[in-house]
Amino acid sequence: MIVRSFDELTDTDRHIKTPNWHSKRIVLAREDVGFSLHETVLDAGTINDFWYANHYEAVLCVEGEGELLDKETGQTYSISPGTMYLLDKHDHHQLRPKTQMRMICVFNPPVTGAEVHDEHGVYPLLVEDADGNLVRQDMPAG
Ligand code: 9YT
Repeated sequence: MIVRSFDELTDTDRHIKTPNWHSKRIVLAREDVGFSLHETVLDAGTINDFWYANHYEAVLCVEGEGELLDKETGQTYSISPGTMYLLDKHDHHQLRPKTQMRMICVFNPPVTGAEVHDEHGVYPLLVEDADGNLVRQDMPAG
């Protein structure tokens, strides 16, 4: 069993910071359970274009309010605590927090911690080989 808190991840290698949002990955691929679990805090007034071409993601809002644009359909949704969105089709989307938003996110396959968003806003699919080396398995987006 593993027990840990988001507080103890502050400023560790599990805490990723970008200009618009920061994220703590409390479960990663290294735990070897088939998913990763993150807490992402997004700043008010930011515009965030995301696309997880190689991952499924569920996002549960636990604090704050904002708008979610499904760029595949043009539909906009209001997101507030208790609302979840599931990117079951690797959907291109845009999240626009009106206030600071705190989101709990689950990724399948799990994020390893080494991914950075590429120029398309995509995380590459990284898997660990038998020697623990990270290997890129997806086709780069183009
Ligand atoms: C809101 C959202 O999509 N968060 C994704 C997780 C975050 N980008 C991360 O931990 O890398």
